[in-house]
Amino acid sequence: MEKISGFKTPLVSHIYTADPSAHVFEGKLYIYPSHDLENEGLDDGKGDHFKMQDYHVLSMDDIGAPCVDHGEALHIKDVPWASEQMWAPDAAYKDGTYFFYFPAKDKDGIFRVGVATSKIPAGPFKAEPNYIPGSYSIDPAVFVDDDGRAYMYNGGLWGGQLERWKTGSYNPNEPHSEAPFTDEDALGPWVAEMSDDMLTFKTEPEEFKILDENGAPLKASDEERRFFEAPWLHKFNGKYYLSYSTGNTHFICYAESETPLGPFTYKGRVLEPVLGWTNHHSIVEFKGKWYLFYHDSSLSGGKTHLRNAMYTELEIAPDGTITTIKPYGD
Ligand code: FUB
Repeated sequence: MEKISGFKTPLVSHIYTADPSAHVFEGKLYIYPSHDLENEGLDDGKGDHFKMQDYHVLSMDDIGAPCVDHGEALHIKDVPWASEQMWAPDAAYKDGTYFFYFPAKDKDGIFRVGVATSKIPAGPFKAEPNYIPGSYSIDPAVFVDDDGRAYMYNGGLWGGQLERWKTGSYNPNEPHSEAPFTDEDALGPWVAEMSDDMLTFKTEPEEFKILDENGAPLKASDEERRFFEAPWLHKFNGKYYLSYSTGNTHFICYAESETPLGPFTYKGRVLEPVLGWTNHHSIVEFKGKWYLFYHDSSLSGGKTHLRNAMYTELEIAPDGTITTIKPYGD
């Protein structure tokens, strides 16, 4: 593959950025990352050391071009319903408006997904007064299909609280734990179709399973393949690909479907583990080539909560198979 300057190096180094969601808007690459902050918090396995409070939007005119920081696009003080922890965001465009989707804890400490709008892709974005009704957990990814229908994929285990919604309502007593590594079916992310105004859901969020090669749901014990967090949806040659992080085993994996609503069947790995605990990415086509945006913690010397977004080219075969990226070579 051609070597391009800027590949596998931090997009920017004056701030820490993570969880990069990349989109092509107005002919440029726009990147919507988390903005990591220094803090003294401990890594307690619940993500409490990720105490982000605002978002910056980045853009590049072209591959290899300098990355521009457009400054603060949204701050938690301007989000009436949110209390803390602005985690991995995404953005979408429809009918002259840019929509910025972000998870944060509400005043009761429950992760919800909010939406904010702007007339330009760089923001600043104005938050809606309330979170999206029915939303819960973390890491929204919004995919707009060729027919104009849009879908939100969302969810994250442990600190992302997905287990606490197993019964359909929030159970604060569901223990946070690294278990169960059992033979139960793994919890999947949820998907909801967006309303035409992109501000609410047309359908209730519905959990879906990722299936193995025999059509059976992946098990919770299958830690190298089961969903943990960071869902992302891309479409390639008419098929739909859900990629996601396996969390404590640190892979980005992907699964294939004939429809945006599944069923999704496990297909392989996109990215091997990176420096740092989290692995979170997006996949985007730009000028006929495909790119993986991801992060590691190299800029901070390995601090898990201080990450830097990067990108590299992705090879996708005509049948949709992705060549696994080894972030540091063989
Ligand atoms: O950035 C905070 C959290 O870390 C994200 O929401 C997760 O996906 C993980 O990358």
